[in-house]
Amino acid sequence: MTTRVELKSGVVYFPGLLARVAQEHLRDEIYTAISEAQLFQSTMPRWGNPMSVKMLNLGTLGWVSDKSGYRYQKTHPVTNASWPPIFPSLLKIWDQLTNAYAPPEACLINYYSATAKMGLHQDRDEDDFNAPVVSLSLGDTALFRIGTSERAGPTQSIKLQSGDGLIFGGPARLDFHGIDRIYKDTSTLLKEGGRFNLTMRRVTKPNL
Ligand code: MD3
Ligand code: FE
Repeated sequence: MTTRVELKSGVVYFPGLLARVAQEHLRDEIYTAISEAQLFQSTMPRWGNPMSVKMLNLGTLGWVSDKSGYRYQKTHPVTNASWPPIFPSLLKIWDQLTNAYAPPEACLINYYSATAKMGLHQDRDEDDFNAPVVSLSLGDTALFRIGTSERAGPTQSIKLQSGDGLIFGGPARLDFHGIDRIYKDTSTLLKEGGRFNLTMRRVTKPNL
């Protein structure tokens, strides 16, 4: 039984989507991918200030950011290797939650230390805004904020706990959102603490 809560039109929240064992498996797969491919530090376009969140992508395309801007690319910005494949367990979750929309091309892994945050932003570097975005949280609880498609619009906040899932689609796909804070030591899943968030995305429009 999966609880499904529609937070607003286009945003569906699945508290406790992943049981503890499923979280442990996913965590171990993430650790393996990181040990083979390494997290990288993104920097903000233009000024090049480092972001507090560390990243890695899985899939045929990955999201990167540096002084020249945000984009999707086929290779790791530090090692120039192809990204590791998206785990089969993740593709299964995508199919379940999106009703098997064309498979995701990118899975962005964000790692938040206890002090990391992500400012309000829109995800608009994809060519396919019809595709939903699926998000999974692992580790310490985070305070997530979502607004509207206008930066100054009203926002609502929810706490995302380890194992929670979210799907964003349709009218919410261009909503501003961010992570205001991480609640330290609220989960025992990650030995070093902090939080992983995985977002699966479609980048290009699927060929019908
Ligand atoms: C709403 N990540 O990687 S996931 C991001 O928890 C990002 O790491 C946050 O925002 C995190 O871009 C939030 C939830 C999320 C992801 C994508 C969205 C919400 C979204 C795309 C459109 C609207
Ligand atoms: Fe985002």
